[in-house]
Formats: sequence, C-alpha cells, structure tokens
Amino acid sequence: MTRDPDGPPARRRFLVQGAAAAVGALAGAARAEEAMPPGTPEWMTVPGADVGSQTYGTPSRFEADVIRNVPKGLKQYISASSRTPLQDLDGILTPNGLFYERHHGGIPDIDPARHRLMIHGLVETPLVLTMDDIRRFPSESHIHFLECSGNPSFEAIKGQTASDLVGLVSCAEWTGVRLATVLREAGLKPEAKWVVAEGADAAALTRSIPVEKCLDDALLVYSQNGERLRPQQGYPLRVLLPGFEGNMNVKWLRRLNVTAEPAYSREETAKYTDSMPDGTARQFTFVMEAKSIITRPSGTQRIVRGFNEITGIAWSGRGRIQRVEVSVDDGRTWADAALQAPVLTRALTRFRLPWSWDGTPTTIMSRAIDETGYVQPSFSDLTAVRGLKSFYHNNAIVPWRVAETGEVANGYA
Ligand SMILES: Nc1nc2c(c(=O)[nH]1)N[C@H]1C(S)=C(S)[C@@H](COP(=O)(O)O)O[C@H]1N2
Ligand SMILES: [Mo]
Repeated sequence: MTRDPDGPPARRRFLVQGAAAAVGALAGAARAEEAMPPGTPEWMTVPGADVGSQTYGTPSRFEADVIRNVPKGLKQYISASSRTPLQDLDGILTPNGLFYERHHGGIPDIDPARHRLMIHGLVETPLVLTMDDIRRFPSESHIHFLECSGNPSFEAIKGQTASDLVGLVSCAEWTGVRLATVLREAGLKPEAKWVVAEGADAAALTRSIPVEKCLDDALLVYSQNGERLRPQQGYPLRVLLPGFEGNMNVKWLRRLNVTAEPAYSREETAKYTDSMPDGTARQFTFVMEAKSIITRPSGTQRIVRGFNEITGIAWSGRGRIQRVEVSVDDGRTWADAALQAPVLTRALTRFRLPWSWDGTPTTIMSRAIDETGYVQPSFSDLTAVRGLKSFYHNNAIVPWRVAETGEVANGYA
C-alpha cells in the first residue's frame, strides 16, 4: 500500500476505542452535553463579537496558559530570559508573542526614526544609514531557527516540560537585507576579516562575526513572521546569522565595525566559551549542532493506552535535517520518523511517528541526523568528549519517561 508522506496512513482507524471513552468523559459535564450535537451551545444563540473588537488579535481566552516560560530562579533584567512553550506549539513557526527572549541589559525602547546603523572600519566608504535607507535595499525572507547556546546548560537538564529543558529555541520567517549587500555598498578593504556588531541596548552587546558568514547568508532583519520585529527581538534592526549561536545574532543593531581581528569582547571571552576536560577553553564555537526533542508526548503531559502520535522538532546549524530516529524502548531500537515538509536549511523541522502504547512503562527519545551525517549524541557520549565543566552547546538527546499511569516526565531527573 502506498502512503502519502504528508498524509495519514490510508484506511486506518486511530481512535475508535478512544472516541467512546471521550463521549463517556463528557457525559459527566452537563454543559458539555448541551454543546454536543444535536444540542445548541450558547455561543450559537447570539451574534458573536464585532469585527474590530480587537484591532490587534490575541489568542482565545481558553489558551491563556500558552505563554512564555520565565525561569523563577534567574534574577530577571540583569540576565533575563524567557522560553518558548514548545510542548504547546504545532508546525515549525513560533508566533512572535511566544518567541524566546534573552537580554543582557533589558529591552530598549528605540524610536526607529532616530535609530542609525553605522558601518565603519576597514571599508572604502563609511556609512550611516537610517531605517528608511536600509529598507530601500533589496530584501529577502527566509525561515530559520534561533537558539541560545545555553539551551540547556550542562548543569541544567532539569525541569519538567520541553520548554524548561530546551525552550531557548524558536523559529521564524525573517525579512531583511543581506548583510553582504550593505557591506558591498560600503566596500570592504582587502584586510577585512571580521565584522564587529554592536547593539544599542544598555549591555551594548558586542560580537565579532567572520567576514565569510557576513558575505554568505547573514541578514540585517527588520521583520519577523511578516510584521516588524518586536522590541524583545531587536526592534528596529537585528543581525540574523542562520545556524550560529543565538548570542551572535545582535539585537538593536547600531554599529558594524569592519576589522582584521576579532574584538575579544566579554561575550567571546568570559562568556560563550566552552571549558574542555584538558583545562583549555574552546572559543568561537559558532555553529549550533544538530538537535531534536519530542514535544508531544513530553514532560507533564499524560497519555492514554492505544494510539499516540509522537511529534517533535529537529534542527541543525549545519543545514537540513536528513533523518530523525525515534526510540520507544529506552534506546534499544530506533525507527525513522516522517519529516513533515518543508524541510528547510537551518530551520526547525517537524517530525512525526505513529505509536501505539501498550501501557508498559518505557522511555521515549529522538535523535537528529543532519545532511552532513552528524548524529545528535546522547548525554554520556557528549560528556565523554566535552567533560562536565562546559556550560554552553549541549545538544544531547532528551529522554522522556512514560510511567504506568501514562504520566510523562524528564528522563534525566
Ligand atoms: N544587543 C543584544 N543582542 C543580543 C542579546 C542582548 O542581550 N543584547 N542577547 C543575545 C542572546 S544571548 C541570544 S540567545 C539572542 C536571543 O534573541 P531573542 O531574544 O530574539 O530570542 O539574542 C542575542 N542578541
Ligand atoms: Mo543566548
């Protein structure tokens, strides 16, 4: 029997037993029974809200729990972050209001009319551009993930939900101007090797970007998922370096200094370096390696016996996801999950695997393989190479334990 990779397996029934159980559960709630056909729910008896009752739309009030996850232990403002609720999202795009945030000096309130981008250093013609100038260049839109390299740190594969574990990753369609276009306008001198980007926040966050990346797929972004960047994501202008660690994607961009050497800023010396077992520190680890996580079922969710679709996200800073393997027996055997189109380079890729749970306690997990052949490691394989002194760049497999009750929990905890 042929199977459409994007469609359901033909002639299969999934919830026949489950559906009967659902009706039984509803019968307890009289109000639910009224709403069930052929009854008439109250929302059918009066006209609905006016158009324009919300000039900027928000989700249903019944979805009020689907919000960014703000870690309680972190002193917010000084070193603030919030995480995307991965377990509540479908598809590959993150809604702008749920995109993860990471700020080192708060969120500046920038007037785009007064914002300027200066390009100077090893260029033929230094430039100062307004936002209008930037938007006059030819633009492009691309879908890419963005991930903090501390997602999670080596010490914190703790937490309950998928969001607690790896919620510092999101994916959007970004629109902007190729950084190469603007650098060519200024004219790079032959000695130009690095471009030092500086943000207009109180942290003046500064990162050095190799010129090869600047002339490749780097973007100066002003829009995200069709609308202007949110202040949290760098309004009115940010750097987007597809596949590179989140920290280098400088928000609130005000300056590009073209240099022969890196800046060796705080973010590339004291922070965002990886302590290795031999006592040295690995510096300038730009690319985020392949990674995946099952988002449903995942920590704090509860499954029932019978059919459950396993789904999750995979991504790689080196290119496209080639394969995602899923184990439902604690890593003993692995099956290929279906990859949902589109499978884009350096973007989240959604995977799905049909699964029938027989009620036996088990551990489920996924591992991503990218187009370079790189395989996402287990935590023990990763620490065999990296030791336990590292903080950043943990792309280990995430196991979820399924208890006899159907409750799903962090397999590391
Ligand atoms: N100017 C500036 N840019 C910044 C930061 C910052 O604090 N200031 N944080 C960096 C870090 S550590 C990450 S992971 C990403 C987060 O981007 P987001 O908040 O849009 O998700 O932005 C990076 N760019
Ligand atoms: Mo980050």
